[in-house]
Amino acid sequence: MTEHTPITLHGVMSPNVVKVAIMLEELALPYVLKHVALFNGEQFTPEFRKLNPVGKVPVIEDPALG
Ligand SMILES: N[C@@H](CCC(=O)N[C@@H](CS)C(=O)NCC(=O)O)C(=O)O
Repeated sequence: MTEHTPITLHGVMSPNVVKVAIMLEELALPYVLKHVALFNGEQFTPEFRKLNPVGKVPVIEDPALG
């Protein structure tokens, strides 16, 4: 089996993010959770807006997709 870099799930412990984590668990896809400090406005930083211009979580980064 080929080893893949895990998916990164950017988010917090909110229902919108947890439902994506449940999907990843159900699909048995390896992932790491990266906390986004919403109350500090991290979702509006230029770095985060490169991931999601809307400035919201959840965001999935899948290295397999480039
Ligand atoms: N329908 C959207 C909703 C995303 C959403 O509202 N995310 C909230 C957290 S659950 C968020 O990022 N809030 C930060 C903000 O709006 O600044 C989705 O599920 O993708």
